[in-house]
Amino acid sequence: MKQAMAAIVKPLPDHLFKVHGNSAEMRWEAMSGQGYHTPNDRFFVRNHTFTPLIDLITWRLRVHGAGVRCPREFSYEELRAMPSRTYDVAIECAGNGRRFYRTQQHDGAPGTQWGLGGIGVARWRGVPLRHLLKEVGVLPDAVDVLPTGLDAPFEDHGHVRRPLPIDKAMDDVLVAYEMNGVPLPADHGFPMRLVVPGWVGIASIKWLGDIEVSTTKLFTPWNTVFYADVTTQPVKSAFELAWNANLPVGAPHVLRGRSWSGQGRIVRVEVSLDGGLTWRKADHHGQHLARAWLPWHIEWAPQRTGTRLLMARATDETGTTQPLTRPRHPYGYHFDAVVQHPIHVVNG
Ligand SMILES: Nc1nc2c(c(=O)[nH]1)N[C@H]1C(S)=C(S)[C@@H](COP(=O)(O)O)O[C@H]1N2
Ligand SMILES: [Mo]
Repeated sequence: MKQAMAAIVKPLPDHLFKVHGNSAEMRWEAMSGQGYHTPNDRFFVRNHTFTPLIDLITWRLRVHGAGVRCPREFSYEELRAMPSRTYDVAIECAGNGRRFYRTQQHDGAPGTQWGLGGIGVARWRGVPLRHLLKEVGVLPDAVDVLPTGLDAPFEDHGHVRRPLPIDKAMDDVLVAYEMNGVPLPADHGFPMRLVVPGWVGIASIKWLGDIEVSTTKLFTPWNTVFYADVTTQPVKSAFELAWNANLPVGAPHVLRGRSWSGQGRIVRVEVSLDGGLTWRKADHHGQHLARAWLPWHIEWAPQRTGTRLLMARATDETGTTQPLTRPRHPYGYHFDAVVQHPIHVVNG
C-alpha cells in the first residue's frame, strides 16, 4: 500500500501533540507525571522540510575548512568509539510562545503559532565538538564553525545551516548520537546532531553531514534573515496542564510546572492563581540544572467555580525575571512574558 510521505516519522497522537505543518508541538499536559526528561515519544519536532532517512553505511561527517590543519571524514563507528559526554540539556525553538504575541498582546507575528510546547529536555550523549575540532587540528585563527544538515534544501536557501562562533563551539557543544539512552530517533537528527546548550534551537543542527571551520565570519540565511539576532534563550515557565483544563472545586490540587532559561539556573518561581493580583512562591522538586529546567509545584484548593487565569513567573541566576509583557518582535521570537493559562474550576 502506498502512503503519502509524512514530514515527521514518529506517531503524533492528538493527546501528545499539536501538529503545525511539518512541525509538532508538545502538549504540556503530556509532561504531567513524567520525570525530569521529556520522553522521546513526546519531544517536539521542528522541521524546515521533512525528516530524512539516512543510511548509516554511507553516512560520513566531513570536517574541513580553512580553519583546520587536517580535514577528514568520520564514520558513525569512528565517532561512537571516541570519548563521549552526557548532558541534560533543553532544546527550545526561538519561536516558542509566538502565539501569545497575538493572543495576549494583540500584535501577532507570522510563523508557526507555537504555544509553550516548542521545548524539551533530553539526556544527550555524544562527542564534544571541541574534541572533534582538536582531532582535525583546529587553528588559532578559526572564527566560525558551520554545521550543515542533510535534510532537503529549504525553499531557495539551500541546506539548513547556521554558523556558530568558535568560542561557543569549543565550549559546551555536543555532536550527539543518543537521546535519552537510545540512538537519536529519525525526527531528532539520526544519526548525529549538534546540541548547543542555552542557545536557540536552530543552532542545534539535525542530520549533520558537514562541518566547515572558517577563518572569516560566515553568513547564511539562518544568521542574516531567519533567527538573525537571537542566541541565548530567555526565561519562561509552563504549567503541566491542558489549555482550558477542568479542575474540580473544593478538592486540594497540586499544580505542577517547569521553568527554564538559556542564561543559567532558575532561582525563583512565583505563581498567581488570581490573574496577577497576588503571587505565591512555588516549591521545587527533582533536579535543578542550568540549561535544562526546574520542575516546581504549588498546592491549591479552589473554593469557587469559574474560569481562572493561572500565571507563573520565574527568575534566573542573572536576576532576570519574566515580565508581564514583551516588546513586539517582527519574527515573534523570544516571547518570555508571563503566560495567562486559562483553566475552569468545575463542580466535581
Ligand atoms: N538540519 C536541520 N536542523 C534543524 C532544523 C531543521 O529543520 N533542519 N530545525 C532547527 C530548529 S528551528 C529547531 S527548534 C530544532 C528542533 O529540534 P527537534 O526537532 O529535535 O525538537 O532543530 C533545529 N535543527
Ligand atoms: Mo526553531
